[in-house]
Amino acid sequence: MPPYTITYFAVRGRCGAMRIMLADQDQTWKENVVTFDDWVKGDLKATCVFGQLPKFEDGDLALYQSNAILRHLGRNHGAYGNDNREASLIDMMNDGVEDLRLKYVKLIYQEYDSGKEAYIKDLPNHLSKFEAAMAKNNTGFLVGNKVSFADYSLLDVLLNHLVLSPTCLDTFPTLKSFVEKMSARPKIKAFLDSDAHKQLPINGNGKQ
Ligand code: 6SG
Repeated sequence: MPPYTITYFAVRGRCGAMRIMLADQDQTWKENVVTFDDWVKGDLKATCVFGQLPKFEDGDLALYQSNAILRHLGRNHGAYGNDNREASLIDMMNDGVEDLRLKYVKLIYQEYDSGKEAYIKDLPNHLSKFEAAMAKNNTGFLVGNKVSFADYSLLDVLLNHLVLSPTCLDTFPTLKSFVEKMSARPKIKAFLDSDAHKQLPINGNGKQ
């Protein structure tokens, strides 16, 4: 029995990064898939701390909030830096990734048709910040010399943006190389190539 269970809708969504992370860290986990029909009954929602999914279980510990889950996995699997200083920088970078993820989610769920063109035009202003941070660190990771949960979250967000705008990394060589190298890590590659991953839509409304 794997110790980990993810309870979520049949999308990549807010579980994309944690699944990539679990795969790369050689973990197995159980997927508990919630359908829309089941969710709207409300029984499960009533048990969720903030009334939302994902829910993540590590044995008898139940966690909500996708970034708290990533941090938990960072602590469990040595992907939270080498010391407190690095951990704080990783938190900072992950919050930056979350800001970009929220902009993306707003586009997808609220203004896809009217806002896509302007979003893609503005995207370099956001990607350039990650490009600069990654180039400055110069190790192939956002912080320090080893992979952290923030790298997995950045990878997930960048992969989604490459679907939205396939050329968006063409002017950002460091980010482009980051995506290529991370995606080629054997366990990440196997996960990204798996049906379990490929069959899931990125988002819950069919837009991507
Ligand atoms: C949706 O927003 O999937 N959770 C979502 N939606 C249902 O009743 N800050 C936290 C975190 O980081 C955000 C949680 C997040 O963990 S994620 C949730 O619980 C609710 O609020 C995006 C996603 N969307 C798919 C979706 C959910 C409801 C409508 C569309 C899937 C399709 C239909 C039902 C379930 Fe559907």
